[in-house]
Amino acid sequence: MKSPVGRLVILTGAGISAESGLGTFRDRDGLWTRHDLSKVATPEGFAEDPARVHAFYNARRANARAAAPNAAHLALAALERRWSGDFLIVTQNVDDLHERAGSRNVLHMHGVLEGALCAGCGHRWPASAVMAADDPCPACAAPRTRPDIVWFGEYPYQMERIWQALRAADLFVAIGTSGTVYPAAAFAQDAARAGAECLELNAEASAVASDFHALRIGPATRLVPEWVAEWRDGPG
Ligand code: BJW
Repeated sequence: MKSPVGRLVILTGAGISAESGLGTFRDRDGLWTRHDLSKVATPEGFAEDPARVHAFYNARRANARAAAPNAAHLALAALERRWSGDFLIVTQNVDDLHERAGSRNVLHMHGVLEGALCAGCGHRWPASAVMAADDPCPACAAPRTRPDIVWFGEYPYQMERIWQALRAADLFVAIGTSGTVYPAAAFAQDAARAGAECLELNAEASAVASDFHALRIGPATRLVPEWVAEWRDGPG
């Protein structure tokens, strides 16, 4: 049994929410097999056809609202409650299943489905169930509403905080991510260089599996609770 102390950074990707019924991107039946990513996940695609992009995210928001956290999200929240030390989840996911499972320290580096962003003035506000580009911004009234999502070519959120945490980490764990989208795909290399032990939990080896010290293959709802159970009960 290991003691739940030290500085832990966990990176999650679409695979952790797959068993909650939310689609991944690059698996055989993933979102990018049914949608052209250049049309729905780039600023250029949004400029060309904002209604198509809103339809894509409105549908995903509805799916996320109907989904529930699974055993993997719940196990991470339970581990955080008894962890003494720094505990940070960096998620590429735009759903809120970590928060609904009870996790407290969560950074959404690719944005959130539940957020709206004014492409004019940068004001942010909670998303309505169905958003449209001509919804007026509550701050400046411009009809330039977009989802608060980080698209290809845009700078992910909270990068300074994330790199700081990776540099300080004792342990870095990536769960359910293909390791094909940067900068997240480089986090294991960043953390390992700074001295962290790196573990990958995934349904199949990621594109950057060789950057990790260890790899466990299986579904997140089995692997994550098993890994969490290896940590002795802490004070909390
Ligand atoms: C299970 C499971 C189960 C299934 N249990 N596991 C050329 C070279 C290098 C980089 C670039 C390049 N050209 C352009 C770039 C940069 C670009 C990039 O990386 N492109 C690549 C395609 C090459 N990146 C960007 O543009 C980013 N910004 C940027 O780089 O800014 C400049 C910068 C530079 C340096 C430092 C800092 C900044 C922005 C990226 C934005 C990504 N946006 C998306 C869509 C928006 C969000 C949304 O709509 O949800 O984010 S793309 C999509 O991919 C989404 C995801 O968050 C992201 C990662 O996907 P993820 O989570 O890994 O999902 P999958 O489907 O790929 O994998 C699922 C995994 O789960 C698989 O491994 C399965 O096996 C596993 N799995 N079931 C456990 N039950």
